[in-house]
Amino acid sequence: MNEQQRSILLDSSSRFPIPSGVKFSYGTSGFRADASLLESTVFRVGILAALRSIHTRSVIGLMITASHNEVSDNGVKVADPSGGMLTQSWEPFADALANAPDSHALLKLLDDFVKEENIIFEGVPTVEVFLGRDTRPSGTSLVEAAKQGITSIMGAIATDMGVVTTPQLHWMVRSKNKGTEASEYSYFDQLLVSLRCLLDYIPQGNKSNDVSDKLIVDGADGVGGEKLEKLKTRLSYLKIDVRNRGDGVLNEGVGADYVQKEKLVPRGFGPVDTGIRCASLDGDADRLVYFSVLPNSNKIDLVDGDKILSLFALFLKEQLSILSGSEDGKANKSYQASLGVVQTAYANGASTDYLKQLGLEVVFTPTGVKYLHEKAAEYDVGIYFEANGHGTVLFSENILSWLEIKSNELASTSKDSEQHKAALRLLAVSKLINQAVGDALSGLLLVEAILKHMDWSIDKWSELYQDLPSRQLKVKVVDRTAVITANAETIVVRPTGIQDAIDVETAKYPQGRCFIRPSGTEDVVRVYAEASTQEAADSLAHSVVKLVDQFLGFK
Ligand code: NG1
Ligand code: ZN
Repeated sequence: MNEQQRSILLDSSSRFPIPSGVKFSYGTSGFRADASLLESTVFRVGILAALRSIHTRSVIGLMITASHNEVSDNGVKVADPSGGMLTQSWEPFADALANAPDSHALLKLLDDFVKEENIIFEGVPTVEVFLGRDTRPSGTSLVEAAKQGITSIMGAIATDMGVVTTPQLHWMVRSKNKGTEASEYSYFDQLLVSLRCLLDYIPQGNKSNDVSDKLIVDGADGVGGEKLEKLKTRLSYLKIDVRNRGDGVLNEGVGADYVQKEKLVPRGFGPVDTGIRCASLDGDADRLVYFSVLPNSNKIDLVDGDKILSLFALFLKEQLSILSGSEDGKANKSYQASLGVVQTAYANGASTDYLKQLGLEVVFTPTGVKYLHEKAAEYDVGIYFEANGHGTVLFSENILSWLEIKSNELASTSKDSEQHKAALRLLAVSKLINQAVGDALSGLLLVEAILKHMDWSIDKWSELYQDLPSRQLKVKVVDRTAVITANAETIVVRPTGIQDAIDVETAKYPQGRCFIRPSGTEDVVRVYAEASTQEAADSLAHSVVKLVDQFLGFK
């Protein structure tokens, strides 16, 4: 870095001192904290994003959101050129940057990093960072801090996309770097065109089906509801009633996280909605769950991320097998696509059994979409979902080009064949479903298209398998980093002895399964328990909370 650049950085960073007594850590979804603590962090992440843009010669994204956390929190995360999460190799730098005590320490860190990573400032045509934020009031000033950080790197441009969903921003970054249009309009366009294609190829017999076109969506009082309202005006076939569009408090008694964890109706829903298909988005619209209201109660039948995954897997497996069979019923050997499913330890055991019964390859990764995404990218068609509703489907470049060739070939030889339709459907799914990151809006449209295709009500879908009762609890402990896990977080290796104690407890319950792990987004240890009855799952979870206290000490 030249002297002018160094003095700009010294000067600008002195305007953003770090709060005392706080240690920031770039967790599974970037930095998150009480919004009042985040200005310096966001400013510094702005610098990081500009450097990443220089290093990759691409547009980078910076999103300000704390997703499903309470409204007083906020957060910041970086999207890489592909639209995925920031490469893990830069995370330690992000941590060091956020915690540098003063401007001089910050400058030293930047100098060292630029040398170490061999970041060349000269000859970069454009240095650009796309900025987005959710509806949190604190987002406005944090965006300003991000802009100051970005423009502290000479020549860097901060392009403000305004209030967007997290997946919209990731999608825009990906599109821009692919040389295609990166506006909200083009995002909606892509969703609507591919949805139309899926609807056009619905099997003839299903055209007059009974699947209701009525859907009620809980927008979590966040950005998702607002965007769905816009999208809906261009959507002819579904009648969507969007509730919790932003008049109430964000994520308070509403949203996908609440619905999935509490298994209760969100605010604004009640017994009158019984029998209608309902969905819930989280605060930044990257999570989606479905539910139906149980008669005369505030309880719900939850259709979570695992069931969304199962629905997608079933549909995609069917389309791939139509395509790989030839007209005469013999297998077509021209391309054998690999189809893989990725879950975490939070996946309901019944879902894993179901997917395996379908003959699918199921693999596990630690919690955090960056791990799931990376694993899913190893397949031609990789489907990943967290039980909480975050997930998507990834298509490899290989299968996409094969599908293009195949569909063109079939268009001239057997236009109306099932194989041709299957190829077109798969191509449409690859455009409808967000290839950058889990996306509640695109996921919702794909669910709707598949239900229509299968001619399934939400009840029929929910009955694919019966969830094992489960309970999730969180515990505040003195030091959550003392918990070290292994085997995709299913085993605790430290503190020593706690795993044996958990095993002894778990063995007491039929179909018992239990694990603990430190949260990457909150200062808590999470406990998950599953068993054959709700009482048993609750009791197992509570006994393990006691073990956590014995071994780690409550805060
Ligand atoms: P943590 O706080 O690490 O459990 C939560 C979710 C993750 C993921 C991240 C990112 C649960 C149990 N954990 O992480 O799955 O979505 O937030 O938002 O839902
Ligand atoms: Zn979210």
